[in-house]
Amino acid sequence: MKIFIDGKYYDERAAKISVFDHGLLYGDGIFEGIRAYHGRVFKLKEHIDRLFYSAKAILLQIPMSPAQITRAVVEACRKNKIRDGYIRLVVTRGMGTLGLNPKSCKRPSVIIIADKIQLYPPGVYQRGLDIITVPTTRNLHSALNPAIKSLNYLNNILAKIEANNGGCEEAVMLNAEGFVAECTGDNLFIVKNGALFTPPLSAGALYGITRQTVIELAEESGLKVSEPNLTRYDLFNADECFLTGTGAEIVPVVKIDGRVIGTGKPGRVTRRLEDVYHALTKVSGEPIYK
Ligand code: PXG
Repeated sequence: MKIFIDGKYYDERAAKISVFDHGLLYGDGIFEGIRAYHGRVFKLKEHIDRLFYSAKAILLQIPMSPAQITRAVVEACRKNKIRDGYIRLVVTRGMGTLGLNPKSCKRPSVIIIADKIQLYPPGVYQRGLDIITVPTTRNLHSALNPAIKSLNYLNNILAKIEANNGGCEEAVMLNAEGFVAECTGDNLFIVKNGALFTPPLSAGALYGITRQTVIELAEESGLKVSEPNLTRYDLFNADECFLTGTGAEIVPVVKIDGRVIGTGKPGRVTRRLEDVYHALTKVSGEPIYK
């Protein structure tokens, strides 16, 4: 595997970042997780736009233009002969001193890792997930806005550990007001009476690119989609529930906090959306091999 760091490619074992990088010392940096399907990078523009929005929010000057990053991501895929894979794009604050002041960091680092994707086991998609609400609430947007895809994922990691301790793969995270925000690495949707609902971004969700794609596909297929505040009660009484994310795609949820959702099997609307989503991944994206 060849890994891109600041314009050069390194073998896996030689790809190293300084222990003085504030990405490591303070989680000071941002990232994107991107998929490639059938020799195309899916939703690349959307991911690069979001990377630059995250950078803006944390006052990080990315030392490459969006066009240069686009080319570098495609090139990293080509160098690694990726047709179907997962790309991790990371920008750290860069090397500095031990103090947390980012003024000591002279140049942010750009890292691109193009690798194979690790998916949930197929059984999860067949049967659906059993998830729980956890005590760790989503970060306040006034403290660290969940829209920023920062390298500091402790909020989500703590929730993930709590889900694992409860015997589950994924956690529902509520915000400080008790409304549903999202899961640790996925957005959440419910289906009720034939319409689709997902928490508003202001509830503390990431502006998920899969979330946006699913909203567009649902609307195109005639489903009504809205973004009201949702409570756990709304989830328990949904007809269907599913999660969306670049890695997970669309994952059915069949149980939440011990309550069976709908029939207890992945629902019809969820299945239809999975089909149209997969169909889109087959035909769209930035070509890797021209
Ligand atoms: N919410 C959060 C908090 C995320 O980190 C999503 C939603 C889904 O967004 P996209 O744009 O991918 O539809 C994410 C992104 C993992 C992992 O290993 C998952 C993400 C990021 C990093 C790692 O599960 N998901």
